[in-house]
Amino acid sequence: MMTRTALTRTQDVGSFYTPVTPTRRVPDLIEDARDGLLTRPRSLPPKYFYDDRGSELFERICTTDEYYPTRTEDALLARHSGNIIARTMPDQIIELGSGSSRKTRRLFDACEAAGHVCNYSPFDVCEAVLEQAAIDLGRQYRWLTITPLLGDYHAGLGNLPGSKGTSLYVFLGSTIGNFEPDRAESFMREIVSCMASGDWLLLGADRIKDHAVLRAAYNDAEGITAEFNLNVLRVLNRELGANFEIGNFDHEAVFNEEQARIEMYLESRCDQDVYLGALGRSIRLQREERILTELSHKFSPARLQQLLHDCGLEIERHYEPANRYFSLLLARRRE
Ligand code: AVJ
Repeated sequence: MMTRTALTRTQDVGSFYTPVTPTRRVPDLIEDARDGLLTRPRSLPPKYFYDDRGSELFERICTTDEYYPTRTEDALLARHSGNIIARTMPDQIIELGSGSSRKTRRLFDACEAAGHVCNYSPFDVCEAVLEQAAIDLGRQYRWLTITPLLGDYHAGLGNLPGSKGTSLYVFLGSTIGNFEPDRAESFMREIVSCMASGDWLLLGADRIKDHAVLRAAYNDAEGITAEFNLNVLRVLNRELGANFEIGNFDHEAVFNEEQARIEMYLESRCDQDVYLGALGRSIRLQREERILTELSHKFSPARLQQLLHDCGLEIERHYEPANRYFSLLLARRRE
């Protein structure tokens, strides 16, 4: 039995959350570093940004003037949550990569306004963030049954606990843009395979727009995005016993028009050797050589429609602001 308040511990697992085990092996940092750093072009998966400091920096990025996605999506949710809840009337809301769950509150506010009661399963890989979110939400929404799920949502979708009634899956923040296009599609298909017919998906996706606006969002004047990007080197120093000299790297974020994506890099400021302790090897980086740290794809409405259609979904509503900076798509699994 799941408990009604976040702080009451469940007997079976002895903790506030339900662990979700991956259905496939998830490579660890050592493997990812071996795959990404030992050969050219060099790259790292973006998930290593998010240690405690990185998560904090990401929260700060979201409040910069230049980084419009968070506030645009939040405004869309504030505006349309009533409509979304009225259409979906979910028995549970399952959020992939829930983080602080801040924007999701818009949906709970709408539930409250409609007198609709539901269960909420925030699914996140970071235990501390998950616990804090559960505590805060439990206090604010006493009626909300919270079932936190801890694990890697990329690999854990096949092991979600069973649920009754209608589910609304929520995947916000344009995190879908982090995937290469074919991976985005296979991930979406995995979400759809969790869905029963009649279940819903609410997807947030960033749009293609004026390039200067896009570039500025990843090059904020305060340099917080640069700090966020460089932070991954601290993670490597700590977790991999590496000796990256942070000051020897520059943050680079460019818009690749052909691929419709922001590419974020760490660029070496000089010829340098870096020792990767856990790999027992050094790598030589040339001046101006780059390590790709993140892809952030931007979408056209046509591309989003195609993606959802190809994954077996039917779009119910497409919410966008007047400036068309961001899309919120409400879709249902096709019969
Ligand atoms: C959370 C992955 C959607 O790609 O815009 C923000 C992360 N990186 N600034 C994005 C991010 C640099 C963000 N996502």
